[in-house]
Amino acid sequence: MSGLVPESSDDQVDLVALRALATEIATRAAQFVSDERPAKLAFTSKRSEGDIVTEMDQRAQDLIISLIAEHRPQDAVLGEEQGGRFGTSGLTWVIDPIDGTTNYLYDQPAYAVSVAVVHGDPAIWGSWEPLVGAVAAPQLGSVYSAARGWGADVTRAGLTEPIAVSPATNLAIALAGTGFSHDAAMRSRQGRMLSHVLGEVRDIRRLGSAAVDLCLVAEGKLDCYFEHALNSWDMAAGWLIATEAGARVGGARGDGPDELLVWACGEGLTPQFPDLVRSAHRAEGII
Ligand code: LIP
Repeated sequence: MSGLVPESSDDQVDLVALRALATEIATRAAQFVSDERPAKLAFTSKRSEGDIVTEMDQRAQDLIISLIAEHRPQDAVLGEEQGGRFGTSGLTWVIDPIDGTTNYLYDQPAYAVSVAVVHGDPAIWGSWEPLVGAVAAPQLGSVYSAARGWGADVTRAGLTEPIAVSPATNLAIALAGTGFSHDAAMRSRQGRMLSHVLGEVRDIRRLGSAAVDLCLVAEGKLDCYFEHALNSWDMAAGWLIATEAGARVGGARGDGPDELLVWACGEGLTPQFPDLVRSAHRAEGII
């Protein structure tokens, strides 16, 4: 299979090389956030009191942007924190320097650097798709990566292995992941939506990083996952990694994730799981 896809009208991009670069950048940034974590971590709030940014989120994003500029100066960058760049190639790096910042603040292990390269406009849901993605979770010892059409894998202790979604078919014994908003009023609504789901599955896990959750679906350590209103940088890489591992990933409306909902599961849990989470959102008047 060719690793080349059209980049702009005349150029081509090598997906295999781009995946290797995204993986290298995510791995270096993950090492940096883990090794350089100060004992006294400075942080401030963003849109709400619970929505925090630490000094290391910004420093890691700056590092990622400088690495991208060194290797792919023609590409745009959209990141969770301050900074970002326009580009000329039609490709955008969508990055979350620390997904799971609350875990990072509390020194809990479920956080990750998430790096994806996408085609289209990542500010408009439905108009973009990830071409390559890498999620590096330093305290979990895992680096996940994928390229469109090339499968997904995980590297642990120097060993790289392909990953595949769980073969689960029975929703009643499926382990589901989810996450909650930083906004307190929305969290109450999510609690009500969760009550629709909780009685229909084996149990729920709330780990605190959408990027990690999607990778756990990709390797069958969660059977399914859903979350309301993610940002593109939380899920761009995880979306591709899960898809390339055989998952179905969708949203409130159709097959693609959207601004209202992201769900992911193996084929065997469709349409039961997406129907369930969509109906929970419908009951709360969200869709
Ligand atoms: C976080 C997500 C998590 C979600 C949080 C938050 P951040 O990203 O990955 O799953 O539940 O509300 O959005 O803010 O730590 O990068």
